[in-house]
Amino acid sequence: MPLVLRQVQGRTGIVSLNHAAKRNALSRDLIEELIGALSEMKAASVRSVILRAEPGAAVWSAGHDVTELPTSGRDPLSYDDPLRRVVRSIEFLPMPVIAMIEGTVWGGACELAMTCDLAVATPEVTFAFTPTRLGVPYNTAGIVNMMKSIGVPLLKEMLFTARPISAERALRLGMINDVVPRDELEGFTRQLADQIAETSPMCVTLMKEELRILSKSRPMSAETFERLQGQRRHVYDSRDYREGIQSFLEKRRPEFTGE
Ligand code: YXS
Repeated sequence: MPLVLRQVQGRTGIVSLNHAAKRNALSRDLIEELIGALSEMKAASVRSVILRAEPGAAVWSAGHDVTELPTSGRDPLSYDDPLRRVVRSIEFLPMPVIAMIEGTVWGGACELAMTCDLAVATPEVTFAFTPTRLGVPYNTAGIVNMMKSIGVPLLKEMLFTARPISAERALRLGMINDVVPRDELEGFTRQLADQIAETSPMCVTLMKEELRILSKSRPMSAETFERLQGQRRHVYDSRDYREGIQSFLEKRRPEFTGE
């Protein structure tokens, strides 16, 4: 059974996460299929791509597959890891990707949704960005990526509490584009895609790339970058990091000690 479904409808690509049994957890296999589907949409020269879960999903995506997070002193989110690769696939896709969201969004799936160029959600949607719940030292590029859509006060609240925020609050704070009732979500999103299809694709591609570059430009010295990487290593080498993952796998609350 494919973990990702894809189809082209007119000038719009539809890419669907299709692993409900694992709540569309972003496993290596699912991400490889997702990257493949996105490149197929590029080859088909669609004007936009809608990224969705299965219709009626209770969970859009449960985030990184926790069983694939390393516990042996390796960076869990280094440059070539699957989550980082699919984020770049979306960022460098020449056409806009619209996240059509129903169900809850967790962890790295929040970054997946925020990396999309537009996001439309139902009122029931919540976003829980959860590195601190698992003790994961989120990577610096990922934090910069989240800052593109989320103001620092809200991003700090999401990170420091790991608590879900509502679609209504996400809309009010400019994190997503629209909130529409579940029975209108598909029609609304298709209409948005059709509107994009009416504009100049060359201009859209150019401006998507301009905005990618300009929204990520953050001055940081090499020494500062290396200091952050050293601090991240201190975290992923820690007892707390292993405890976070173990507690998830054992379905219990983590006991963090700061060691
Ligand atoms: O027991 P089986 O084999 O049926 O599998 C269960 C879950 O283990 C599995 N599953 C996952 N497997 C790996 N990684 C995951 N993130 C994950 N989430 C779920 O899917 C099967 C059904 O899960 P279950 O029974 O819990 O479903 P539910 O409907 O009762 O609850 C749905 C959720 C999403 C509320 C629940 O599954 C959940 O809380 N999942 C974890 C959400 C989360 O904490 N995600 C963050 C992952 S770490 C991450 O994304 C980044 C590294 S970071 O931490 O930095 O943000």
